[in-house]
Amino acid sequence: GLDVATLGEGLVVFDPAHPGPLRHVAAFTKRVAGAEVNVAVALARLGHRTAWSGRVGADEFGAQVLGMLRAEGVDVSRAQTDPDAPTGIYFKEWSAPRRLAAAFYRTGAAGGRLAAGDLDHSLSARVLHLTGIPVALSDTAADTVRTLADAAVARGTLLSFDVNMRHRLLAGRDPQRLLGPLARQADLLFMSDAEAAVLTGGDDPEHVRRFLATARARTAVVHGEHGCYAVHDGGVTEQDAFPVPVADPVGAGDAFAAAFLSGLLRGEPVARCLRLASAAGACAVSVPGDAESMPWPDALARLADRADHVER
Ligand code: KDG
Repeated sequence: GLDVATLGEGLVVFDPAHPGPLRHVAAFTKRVAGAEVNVAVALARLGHRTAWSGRVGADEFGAQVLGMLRAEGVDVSRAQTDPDAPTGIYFKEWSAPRRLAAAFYRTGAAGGRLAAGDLDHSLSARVLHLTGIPVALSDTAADTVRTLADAAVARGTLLSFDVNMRHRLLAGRDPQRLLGPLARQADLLFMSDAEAAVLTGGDDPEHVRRFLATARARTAVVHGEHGCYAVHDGGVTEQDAFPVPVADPVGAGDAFAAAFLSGLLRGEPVARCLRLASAAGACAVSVPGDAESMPWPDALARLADRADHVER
């Protein structure tokens, strides 16, 4: 059986060869993206049987997304190739100093055309990992996510939910109304400190604890630039961030969630899961790319266990 099943939008991202306005950039590196794709790649690299489902277009970019997932050992047997819509893409734009912008071309793309039945095998997995992105993408994608979440809860599959609030996709819709119910339904909740502020009214453990009192989850994990914490059975566990040079911040939250889930699947205590998650986030930001930057176990160990990092 599967350890983790997830579903979402797979994308291709174009990363400029140098900083500056995109009109002056001629060369890009083309890579694979999409929050749930990133999580699936990370979990597979960490040794878990993982499935990703979703829709890509019948085009070269869709082939790139599915090809990478297959090469990483992710089960894509239930992913769909949609003949009627293209694969979504996005462009990064780096401007000095320290500003990264993302321009998405995903309106009407295959990723948002998820429909019921697109992840029917998800429920035999130990964990179903969902995020807020498909909920904001389209009504059919949101319905699919809600149906799967309900079925997971009914069946006793552990439901993991990463809030992943994308304000541009939400386009003025109330994030509390759209994402709150799923956050309350999950067994395990991931959010950034900014998302915690929106969802729980504050980014501190006390607000999160009060939110959990109205939710099913026993555990909520909150990550920020300087560290993270888990509220678990009412107690709070903290973990400092591992300081690393940042090459590309995108994907940190996905590596974080995947490594936390990996620890949980191996029966590690929450403090250890948090340490692994924090190390994974640090690994992801120190390498360019979204899915490509997800860490392998040796990289996690170098940070989390201070394993010798000098090759001789
Ligand atoms: O979490 C990383 C994602 O944000 C990125 O890969 C692109 O899926 C994406 C999104 O919708 O922002």
